Amino acid sequence: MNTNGKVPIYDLQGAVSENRLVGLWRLTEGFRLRYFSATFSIGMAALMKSSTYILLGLYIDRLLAEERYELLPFVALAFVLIAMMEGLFTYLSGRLASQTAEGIALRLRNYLYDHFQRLTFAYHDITPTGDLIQRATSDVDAIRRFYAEQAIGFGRILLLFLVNFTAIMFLNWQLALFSIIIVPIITVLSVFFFKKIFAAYESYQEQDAVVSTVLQENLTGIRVVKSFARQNYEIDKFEAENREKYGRGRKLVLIHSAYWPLTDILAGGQMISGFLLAALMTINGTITIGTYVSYVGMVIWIIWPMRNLGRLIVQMSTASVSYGRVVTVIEEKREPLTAGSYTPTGNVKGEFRFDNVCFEYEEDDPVLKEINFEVPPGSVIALMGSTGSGKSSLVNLLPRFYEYTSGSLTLDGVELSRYPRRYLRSQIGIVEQEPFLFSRTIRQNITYGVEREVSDEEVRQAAEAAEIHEVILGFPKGYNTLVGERGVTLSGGQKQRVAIARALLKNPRILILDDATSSVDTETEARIRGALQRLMVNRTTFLIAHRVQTAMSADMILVLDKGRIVERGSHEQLIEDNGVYKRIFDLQARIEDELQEEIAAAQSAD
Ligand code: DUT
Ligand code: MG
Repeated sequence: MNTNGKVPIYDLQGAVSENRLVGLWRLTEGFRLRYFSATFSIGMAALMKSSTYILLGLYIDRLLAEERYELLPFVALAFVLIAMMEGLFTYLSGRLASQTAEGIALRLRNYLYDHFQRLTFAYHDITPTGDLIQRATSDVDAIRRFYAEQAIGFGRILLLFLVNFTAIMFLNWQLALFSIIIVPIITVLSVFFFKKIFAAYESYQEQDAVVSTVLQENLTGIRVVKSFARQNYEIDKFEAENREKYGRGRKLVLIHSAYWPLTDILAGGQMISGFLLAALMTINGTITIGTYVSYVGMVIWIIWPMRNLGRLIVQMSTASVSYGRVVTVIEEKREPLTAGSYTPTGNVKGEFRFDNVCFEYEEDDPVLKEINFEVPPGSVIALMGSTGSGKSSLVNLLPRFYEYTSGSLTLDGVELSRYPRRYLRSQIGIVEQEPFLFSRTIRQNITYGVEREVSDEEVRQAAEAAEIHEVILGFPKGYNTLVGERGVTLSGGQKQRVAIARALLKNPRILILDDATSSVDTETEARIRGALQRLMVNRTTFLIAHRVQTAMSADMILVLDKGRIVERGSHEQLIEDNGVYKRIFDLQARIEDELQEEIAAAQSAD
């Protein structure tokens, strides 16, 4: 259940069922009265239609044959009234049906969107975005169509059939029974095709999701595609997947196109043989001409529903495929945000203790091994190490993005796994390695992490500390400039600084800077470092860095290698130890020196 947003999210966990038809029925909860009213209206409209034919029969047999012309105005009025009623009921049913279908779809989409936000990091890591988009759009739409066009038709089919069949039974029961010979044939045929189409549509939707994913990934990575001039490769790849979708779609249509005419031929044969039989009976004098006319009018309305019942059964297959695809996601475990056996009060102090912490993304492939260290509250820990050594993985344990697999990790003396995730995340500010900005204004991006109203002054202070204020003022609309497609495009370093401002505004007790200044030039970095140094006071800070310059003032520096801490200590200690850190330090110092010399040489040459 949604607890934060303004719109209450209707809990659809209860709509999950092993049996897909039962599940589709459960989805209608809350709309059933409307659904039945729609069905009832459709039935009434059908009843009106039949009465037109009954009236027509009476008109011929009584009025015309018995020459009672004084009744003509009444009959005419009755025709008009019936037509009006039919129109009214048709309108009502359409209205109620669309309310039902759109309502169910709206609720389902809202639920899925809410659900996506609550799935685990691990789930999102392995699930293509395009696939989730497909399920929340195309599959929900197939379900919507089912309610709007098909399920609602079921009531119409049933009522039309019952009303007209009963009416024909009264006219002549032999004719009535003769007219429904095809029912068992159509039923068997429909069940057979249901299975065929189910399989074909399922494979079609799967491929459709693949195509969406390829498209979405391509657009997200369009820069990479262009810079490596891999357009042709990407186009070929898309063409192959798209062709596969075409093939599967064609197969689906072929099955449909075998089924449609088959039922049409059956229904047509049934109708013509009925007409013939009734004509013979009229000639024999078994039935009157009026009865014949009524029968011919009404028999269409029992054959039409029978044929459509078949189609309904077949089309139900697409809805149940989509239902299955949506439910698979609904059944995915959520990341509990508020659950936790420990109820913290106030803010944390920020004291961490790692005790033999191990972590793996996939079983038997450890990424962090026996991590041991202590972090006094308010201190700055720098993490260094080659790429892939596990720095990001280590800090991602702190907000419980992932769960450590063994060992003990405590915050203020309490095991981290006992904290509610939402609380932890409210205490931690993160500048991710690859910060993501929304296509909203700069101001909205900076204030993203705080739910309260924020004054312009506060936003400015955060931006100043992140050394981005001046840059923002240079944009056409300042803080109200849109980021992304419809606004300005920020450079990597600018993005990082906006992300730093976003984390700072949150004013968290714990700050994680994952290589936060990697895209910033040395000079700006030094200035940000100065600002951060002031802000790090009284906050426990994890600082992932590649530059010794960034790390050297930390209280403790940890050097990681292949998931293990290989060196630890202050800058001075590590220099003295003469290990990996010292080597990095020397290397970077030498590069700096060479740069300085080159610049000096270039300047003196001028
Ligand atoms: N890894 C995964 N799944 C993930 C993220 C990482 O299997 O979702 C692996 C890749 C790598 C190891 O974990 O072998 C450590 O990755 P991490 O991102 O922690 O490395 P890093 O130290 O942050 O590297 P970099 O400096 O490149 O950011
Ligand atoms: Mg990393």
